[in-house]
Amino acid sequence: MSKLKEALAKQIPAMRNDIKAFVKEHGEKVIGELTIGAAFGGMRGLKAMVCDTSEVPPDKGLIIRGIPVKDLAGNLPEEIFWLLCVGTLPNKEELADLQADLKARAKKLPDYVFGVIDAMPVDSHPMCMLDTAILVLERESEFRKGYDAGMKKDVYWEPTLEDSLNIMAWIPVISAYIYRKAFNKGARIAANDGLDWAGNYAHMLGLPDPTGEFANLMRLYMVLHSDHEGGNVSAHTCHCVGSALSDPYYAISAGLNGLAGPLHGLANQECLGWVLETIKKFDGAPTEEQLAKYAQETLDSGKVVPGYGHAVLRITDPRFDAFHAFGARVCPEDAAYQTVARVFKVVPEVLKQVQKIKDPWPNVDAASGCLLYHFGMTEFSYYTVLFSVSRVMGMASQLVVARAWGEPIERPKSMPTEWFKKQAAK
Ligand code: NMX
Ligand code: MLT
Repeated sequence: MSKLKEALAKQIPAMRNDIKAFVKEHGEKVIGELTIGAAFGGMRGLKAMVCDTSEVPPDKGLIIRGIPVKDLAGNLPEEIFWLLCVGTLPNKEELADLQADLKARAKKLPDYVFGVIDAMPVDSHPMCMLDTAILVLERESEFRKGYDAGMKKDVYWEPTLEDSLNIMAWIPVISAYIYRKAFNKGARIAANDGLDWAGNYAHMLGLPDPTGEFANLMRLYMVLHSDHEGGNVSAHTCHCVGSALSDPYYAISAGLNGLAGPLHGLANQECLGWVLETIKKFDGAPTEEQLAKYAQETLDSGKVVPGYGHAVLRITDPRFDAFHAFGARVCPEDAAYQTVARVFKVVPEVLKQVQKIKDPWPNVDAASGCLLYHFGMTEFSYYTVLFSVSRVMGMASQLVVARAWGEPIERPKSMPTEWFKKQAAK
């Protein structure tokens, strides 16, 4: 048994009993109220989901199992996956065991997945290629096999973990293949077993990396995007689909389809485009005045300024700060980085003038693109694939935890508009 499975097996019975007893005792207690505004406003602020892997206080940003994300910026993504699942960081042996497990699994990626990607038009969006690849691998699901064979509810989490680890091991290989295929970068690059999970992904992407800083960026990128509590579109979708006992391949590919939306993960592809447009328009790094004018024009044309605002956060996203600091260390002279830094000075002030915008501050997507661009990854449409490789850790760990405590099928109640109007009139 892997050390990760062992660690989970040790804590799951107690967690299950604790939640069961807690709900039995306090299930009828009222913990909030629902307004008509929330029902019509994307359920913002409604505390009606459980997520133990991470939380996002509006005034602090991402906290993973009690640790602020800024304190995890130097950790490896594999450590974060362990942390998300188990609740503590792994020791040296546990980390080595997980890394060896992922490497062994990566070798078992079925070849047919490459044939499926090859059969797609080469100009399909890379996110569509990735979602299709994860979905087609559903054939490998241990959860579905176990379910069909009549497995008992209390062991659902075991094949959920098995499927999750396979997806986590396979997704960098698939995603690197998509990059090289979609952008004509040449043949697939074989994995290097001497490297860690994110370092290996950087290696398989094949961008020149003489300083090793691109691999460092990938490590940081994977840590920062790993999870963002349970209510964001991708996590929520994955969770909802998983609650029907659809296996992790179905649930995670569904979540990734949500991540592909421009208001969610696709904002990272939009964001650098916006920054580079300003450089083009003003024939070089724009001044603060020019940026303010351009941001205002964007708003006036009815578009959003990508990379700014958030449904939960009310401060500068600490993930943005971590990328900003990486850029300041690695490429302070880079024009795109400098423009991003200048946008950060100017855009919040512009957005603050718009009363309806609740959060004028940058989110995670505002700074990642310029760093990728600096290292020669200039294909914007690929950026959300990077986000996806990382976010698999959050979605998968949330699925494992939900199956472990036996969360039921998600089924909130909807009502017609007329009903809400009658409530308002009461
Ligand atoms: N630029 C222009 N308008 C904005 C922005 C922005 N950056 N942020 C919010 N607004 C608008 C928003 O469109 C809405 O307008 P309307 O009522 O006309 O529909 C209004 O302000 C109120 O929105 P909020 O309550 O502040 O934000 P909400 O929770 O609805 O949406 C986002 C959150 C993230 C979807 C929104 O801020 C946005 O569209 N930002 C730009 C896209 C982006 O960066 N998304 C990435 C999020 C992070 N991620 O990676 O997933
Ligand atoms: C995320 O990382 O999922 C985004 O910041 C969106 C969110 O949390 O709503």
